[in-house]
Amino acid sequence: MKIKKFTGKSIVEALNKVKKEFGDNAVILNSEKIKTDNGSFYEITAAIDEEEVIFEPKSVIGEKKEKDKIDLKFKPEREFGEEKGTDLEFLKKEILEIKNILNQAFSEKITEVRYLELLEKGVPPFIAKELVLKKMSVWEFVKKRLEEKGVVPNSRCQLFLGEAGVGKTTAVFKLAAWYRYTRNSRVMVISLDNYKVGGNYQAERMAEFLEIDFEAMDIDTFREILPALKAYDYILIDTPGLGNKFWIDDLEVLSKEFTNLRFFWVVKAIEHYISALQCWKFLESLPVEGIFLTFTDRILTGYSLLWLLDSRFPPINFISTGERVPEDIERADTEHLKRLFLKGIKED
Ligand SMILES: Nc1nc2c(ncn2[C@@H]2O[C@H](COP(=O)(O)OP(=O)(O)OP(=O)(O)O)[C@@H](O)[C@H]2O)c(=O)[nH]1
Ligand SMILES: [Mg+2]
Repeated sequence: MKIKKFTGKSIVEALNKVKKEFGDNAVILNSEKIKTDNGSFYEITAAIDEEEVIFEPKSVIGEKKEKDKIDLKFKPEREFGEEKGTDLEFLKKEILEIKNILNQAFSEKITEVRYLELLEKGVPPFIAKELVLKKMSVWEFVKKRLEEKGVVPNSRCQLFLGEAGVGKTTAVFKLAAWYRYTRNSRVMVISLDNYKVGGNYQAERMAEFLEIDFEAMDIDTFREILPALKAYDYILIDTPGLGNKFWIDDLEVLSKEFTNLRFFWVVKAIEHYISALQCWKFLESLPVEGIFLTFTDRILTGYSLLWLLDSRFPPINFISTGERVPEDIERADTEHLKRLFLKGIKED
């Protein structure tokens, strides 16, 4: 694999350089606008398999290869005026053909530029590709995907997972208060986070303040006690950050033992999709029912969130809109989600 950076005053100029050197099979890894004291330029990082580098430059934007140039030439099948009377039809046919060739040439250019523009805005390649190939606007994409995702049921036993510091404990208490005060339900919060330095002091204070039952325990005690918690309408389980101390294998065993246990993935909205995807690799074997999206108050535009609408992921069911407990929480209905995903994106 050969990786190289290409620069240009415009994206098209940089992309032309990629194509000239690497050909059509180049993979675009990144593209960004670089600002310097002497002005700005575009930089594209591209990769190619070593053996594919030997090539004849082809279909560089705005420049056709020799074969294409010949194809593009106006080649009447017969001499004009040869058969009088059909000249008009003949001309019409030829003009139509030229129009098609031109359309093809231009659509290729527009398509590639749009793809790079989407990447620049923070849209991951797998979503940008779909938008370009299906010729879909971001608005259409968001509306369609939200309809397809549907809603998450309010399961009785919910276990919250995610990386360290994404807002799991805050989310669990906000949700506990939401069930307690908007649905008048009996709620218990259980913490499986026995590893925290300083213990569960903060969680205990929060539980006291919100008047919610709370217990911290290890996973074996949890196994024993869960079947006995019949008095509660909802049991919400907080966990430590995914990592060395908390193994997915334990959770898989747990999910098989308690088939009514549902998992929720706590995702920080400002997190880069690549680290979120790494986390998802660990979680996908579990019955993950929904996503609790935190830090939505820090989002500048919806572009960087579009990866969440990929069909691999479960629907979002709650949104955290700030630090305040319990008030900064919203049920993720379609209208809320539309506003979030389309934030700062003009209808096109
Ligand atoms: N701005 C903002 N801050 C949040 C939000 N949710 C949580 N926080 C803050 O993020 C910090 C971490 O929150 P926690 O709930 O402790 O995160 P955690 O995932 O339980 O962390 P660990 O248990 O250490 O893995 C706290 O300071 C919260 O107040 C949110 O939606 N917006
Ligand atoms: Mg926590």
